[in-house]
Parts: sequence; structure tokens; C-alpha cells
Amino acid sequence: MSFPFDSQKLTLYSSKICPFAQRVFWALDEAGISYHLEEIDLKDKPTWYPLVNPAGKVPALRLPEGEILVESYLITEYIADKYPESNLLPSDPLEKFKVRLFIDFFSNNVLRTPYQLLGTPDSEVPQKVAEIEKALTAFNDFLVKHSPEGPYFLGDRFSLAEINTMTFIERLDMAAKMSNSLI
Ligand SMILES: N[C@@H](CCC(=O)N[C@@H](CS)C(=O)NCC(=O)O)C(=O)O
Repeated sequence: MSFPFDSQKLTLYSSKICPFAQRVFWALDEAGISYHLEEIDLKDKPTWYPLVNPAGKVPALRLPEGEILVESYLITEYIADKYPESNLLPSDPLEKFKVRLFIDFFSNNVLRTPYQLLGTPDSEVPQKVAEIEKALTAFNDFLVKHSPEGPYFLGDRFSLAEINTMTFIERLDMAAKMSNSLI
């Protein structure tokens, strides 16, 4: 069995609804890289998809040479490294460390919070809301400490910090609206 790809450029296997995949869309767009897109229907994945990513998840990025990259955050790091003119990561090691720490903090503490409200029985909503508030307060404290100025994490400089967090922050609002117990 084979699978579709473009031998001349990057091929992105993705799903428009996936916040992890949106990280990679965004990084490629910011870097101004043209790519071939294969939209994957997550409810009815093509039989060939395990050849691309045995874990069955999107996103995956195939390089023209044939290597296939997985894990959204790591793919965005690859794009930043491969296309340094995109300025998606600072070159200064300490600044770079801070961006990575921010993403790590976010991934461990905030990333999953939008989903905690979906399908939660009414009786458990107050407990979930308390947990989410705690996570968001810790996130806010982190931002106040490490990035008091804004508007971006690195002040006036857009970077992987936004790309790897915003697609999930947007979903918090959506999750609150979908959770009928909250509105
Ligand atoms: N850690 C992965 C997570 C990717 C992920 O969970 N993707 C979901 C869609 S948002 C997926 O492909 N789910 C399909 C499945 O698990 O079968 C990443 O950062 O790329």
C-alpha cells in the first residue's frame, strides 16, 4: 500500500478541527512555506494513514526527502530551526529557554482544560470549574512573572509561544459555551 504525498514539497497531514494540527498550519504560514495539504477525516481515517503515523494522529509532516515528522510542538520547533529567517524562535539561548518553558508550563497545566468541561455531568461541573480556575490563575501568575509587558510573550515579538498556545486558549471560550451548565 502507498499513501499520497508531494515529492517536491512538504506534505501536511492534518485536520482543520484539530488544535494540534493548527499549530503546524500557523507555523508554516508564518514562515511563508508552501506545502501540500492532505486533509484527514478523523472519524473515517484513510486505510493508508498508519503508514504516515502509526499512532494514527494528526498532524504529521512529510519532508520531500521522505522523513515523516510527528508531534505538533516538535514540528513547530523543526520549522523554526529549518527556516530561521521566520524568527519564530529567538536565537539567544536564554530567550529560547523562556519560550520553551512557557510552552512546557502551558502544555502541562492549561492545554487540556477546555476539554474538561465537555460531557461533564452537571454535578461535577463546579469541581471542574474550580480546577480550571486554579490552572488559569497559575498560568496568569506565570505570565505576570515572565512576561509583564505583552502583548506577546516576548513583548513586541511574536513567536512559537503564541503558536503553541493560542489554538487551545481559543477553545476555552468555546468549551464554556458548549457546557450548558455554565451559561
Ligand atoms: N501529541 C500529539 C496530539 C495530536 C492529537 O491528539 N491529534 C488528534 C486530533 S486533535 C488526533 O489525531 N486524534 C485521532 C486519534 O487519536 O485517533 C501532537 O501534539 O501532535
